[in-house]
Amino acid sequence: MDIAIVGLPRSGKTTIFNAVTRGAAQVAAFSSQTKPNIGVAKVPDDRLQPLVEIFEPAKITHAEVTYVDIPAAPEGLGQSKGISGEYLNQLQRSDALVIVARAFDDPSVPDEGNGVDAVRDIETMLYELTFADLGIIERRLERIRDNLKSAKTTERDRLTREQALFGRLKDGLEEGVSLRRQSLTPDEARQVEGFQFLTNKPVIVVANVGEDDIDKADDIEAELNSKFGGDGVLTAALSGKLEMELSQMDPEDEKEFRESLDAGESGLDRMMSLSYQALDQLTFFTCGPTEVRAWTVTKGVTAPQAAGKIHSDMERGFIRAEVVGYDDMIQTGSMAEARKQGVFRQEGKSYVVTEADVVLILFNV
Ligand SMILES: Nc1nc2c(ncn2[C@@H]2O[C@H](COP(=O)(O)OP(=O)(O)OP(=O)(O)O)[C@@H](O)[C@H]2O)c(=O)[nH]1
Ligand SMILES: [Mg+2]
Repeated sequence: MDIAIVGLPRSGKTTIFNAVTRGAAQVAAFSSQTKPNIGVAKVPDDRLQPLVEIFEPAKITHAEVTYVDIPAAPEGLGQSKGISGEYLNQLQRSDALVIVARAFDDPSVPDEGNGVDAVRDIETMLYELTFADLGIIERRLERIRDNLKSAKTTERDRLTREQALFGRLKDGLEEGVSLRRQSLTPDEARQVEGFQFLTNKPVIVVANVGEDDIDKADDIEAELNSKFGGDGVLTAALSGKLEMELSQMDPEDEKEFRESLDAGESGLDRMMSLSYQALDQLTFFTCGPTEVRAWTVTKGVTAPQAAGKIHSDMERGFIRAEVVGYDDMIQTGSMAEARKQGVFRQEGKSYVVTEADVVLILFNV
């Protein structure tokens, strides 16, 4: 899973990036970032430890999410305030977008000159995403018009249909309707998939509230949710600075501080569960003496597709999967016992993997 973090200058993108990746990229009161920061976050998962006790593996591997912290567009350049064309490709490649909006007051960090207003800034960023998509669509329509001039009859039909589709998407976007909210037939969805439109991606809107305002976080989150939530948009409110500081403590201290501050679930946990939700992901486990490992796949994938996540040979040469449900695995305490108690299942090619399955893939290449 690749998730890009975007937002206006000094909204706290890098601070939140550091919090979720436990990183130490430079944060600054005056915009200075010129390159994206890339970091990998291990997905915290309480279900791993009980499996580790059963299998006593040499190695434990968490699922991972890659976060890319995209610098804001240089100020005063061009029309765009939030998204620099330079990073459009990077955004297109991501599976989901996090929009960070400043909701903290801090005189030492200059704002854009018209005060702190998270809702306004989120609207600006959503508009930027729309604007980027319109650019892609307009270029495509131009191309279609050119091609139509010399197209053969068969080709002409296809191009005309595509022209109609893109024209419709453009009209929708111009009325402020994201591609997420435009109803596409499965066939149309396939046609636009390759363009990796930004307004077609799930979005997590994050208000970066001040460390003295964490008691207001729930209200802010509720407000954002009623304004922006639904249809692939999730919302959160957290204090980036506090989360970053907590993430740099050792785990025991972090836990203690978090409890004393009543800071609730960690920013990392919260972002992770939102990322999973946004991308409709589930986790399955592979377990053995060498490794206990968590894997992430899209909900609804079959056993061979899940196997392909581990290795393409496993998908190609898939024979069957041996599956034990997570609760059964913990209850029986060993594969042998799971077999004995009849909760060990042999599953074929059409088996749809479910949350927390413990899976062994048998394959032949
Ligand atoms: N008080 C307070 N300051 C914050 C918070 N989050 C970020 N800051 C400060 O705001 C400034 C900008 O933070 P960054 O994380 O660098 O923001 P950014 O969005 O990455 O900025 P650019 O990459 O320059 O666009 C830094 O001085 C941070 O310490 C917060 O929750 N509270
Ligand atoms: Mg930054």
